[in-house]
Amino acid sequence: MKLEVAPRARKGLRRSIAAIASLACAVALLPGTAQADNPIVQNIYTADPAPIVHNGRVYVYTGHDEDGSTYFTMREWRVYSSADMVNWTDHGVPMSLATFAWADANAWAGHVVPRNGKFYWYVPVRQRSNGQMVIGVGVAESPTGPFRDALGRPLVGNGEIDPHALIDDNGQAYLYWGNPNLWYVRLNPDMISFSGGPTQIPLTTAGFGTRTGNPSRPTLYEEGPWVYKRNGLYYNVFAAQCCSEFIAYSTAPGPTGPWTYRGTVMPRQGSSFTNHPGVIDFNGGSYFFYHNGALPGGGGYTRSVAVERFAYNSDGTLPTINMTAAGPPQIGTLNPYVRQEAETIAWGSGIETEPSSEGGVNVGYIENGDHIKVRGVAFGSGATSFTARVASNTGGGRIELRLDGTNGPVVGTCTVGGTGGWQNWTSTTCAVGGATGTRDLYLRFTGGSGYLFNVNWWQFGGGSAVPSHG
Ligand code: FUB
Repeated sequence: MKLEVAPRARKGLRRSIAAIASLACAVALLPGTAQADNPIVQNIYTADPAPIVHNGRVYVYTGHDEDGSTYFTMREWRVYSSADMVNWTDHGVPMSLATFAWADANAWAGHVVPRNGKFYWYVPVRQRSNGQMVIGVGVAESPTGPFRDALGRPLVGNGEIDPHALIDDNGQAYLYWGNPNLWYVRLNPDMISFSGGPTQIPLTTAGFGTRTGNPSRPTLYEEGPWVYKRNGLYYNVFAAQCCSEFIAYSTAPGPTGPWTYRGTVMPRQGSSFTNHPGVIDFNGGSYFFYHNGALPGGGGYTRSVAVERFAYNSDGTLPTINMTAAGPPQIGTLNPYVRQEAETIAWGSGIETEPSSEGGVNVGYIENGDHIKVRGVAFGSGATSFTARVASNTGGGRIELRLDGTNGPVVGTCTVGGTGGWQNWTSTTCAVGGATGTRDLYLRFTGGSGYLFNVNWWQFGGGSAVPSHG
């Protein structure tokens, strides 16, 4: 993207997403039709995915495009996690511009790396004092934060963006960033200081491909470097040649090069003029995260994070990966007989999330007809009860428990009464019958007009599944 410097119409996004969700559900009910679970977040616009694997879960850190944005208007970052690659738990906002007292705008594409029992989150932000883009670093003891400013000042800054950290096998860490150039610096083991100065990686056409028609930018490299090592080879996957961007990559024998251009990873697709790569291996599979404009109202400034599963070619090269609405297959199943957060969602329609007085996040702003899909729920021999943690400042409503689709069989209906406040929590339990085997669960919310109630978590009782995940 060309660097320049430039707001939540919550209901608009939620209502239009509800419309495509109904379509997705209708499609899902057709036998043999893939279910649409990309993008992975449906209630807000997300961008610039940065996935990591930690303790058997994938955490993906994202930016947040404000609804109705006409620029990269971004004020906070978000984090979501999953054990099965299809049901994603919303962990809210662990870091925002307010974390960095010296920054005033542009919560753009960052990267998190675990080290020393901590999590370091490198982000580009605009420095208030001079309007320059610089790199800040947040630190937390947990992958879901909260993150605090590690330094009280920028770590490094030269007007360029999109930091990414790599810790090499010998312990030496590198921070890469840049647009229009590509830089690295050697991080010290504390991850919040560096030795030597920022060094430019030569942008040669042999290293980064040939761009035509722009003498000031002769190579394809644009921004968003994602650098990692696999089988002794270093990969740099990056956003190429704005606009629109595609995703390309280069490889090198060492962390600082020399780089050789290897071609396209993801072609120009998906209604956003930027894209941003994130690559991980998890549970025997390889996954490619990216963003597009696939949600209603989506586009270059209202983007959404999505993910595909892929396999490396036998020679270590990357295949061409296309954007899909289906996303990756589910790994294992979800266990309904342990507490599940209501904000663990494969597809949410009409709902929102917000901080909960009980900790973490709850699902809120629920209205009549909204629903949540949870994929691959292992009911086993059969559930007999359902309990939900709920709150309502109005008269409440009902939670219909349906299988397979929003019009699928009802296996239970829980009544939610008023609790005297949106954060006055109580538990409600109802009987369940006919929920056996592994099925997609739909929590369908019904009631009168306006907001009905909030849900913090849920859990089925009485069954005996042996789930593989969740
Ligand atoms: O999200 C703001 C900017 O757009 C990122 O920093 C770039 O990588 C591009 O995705």
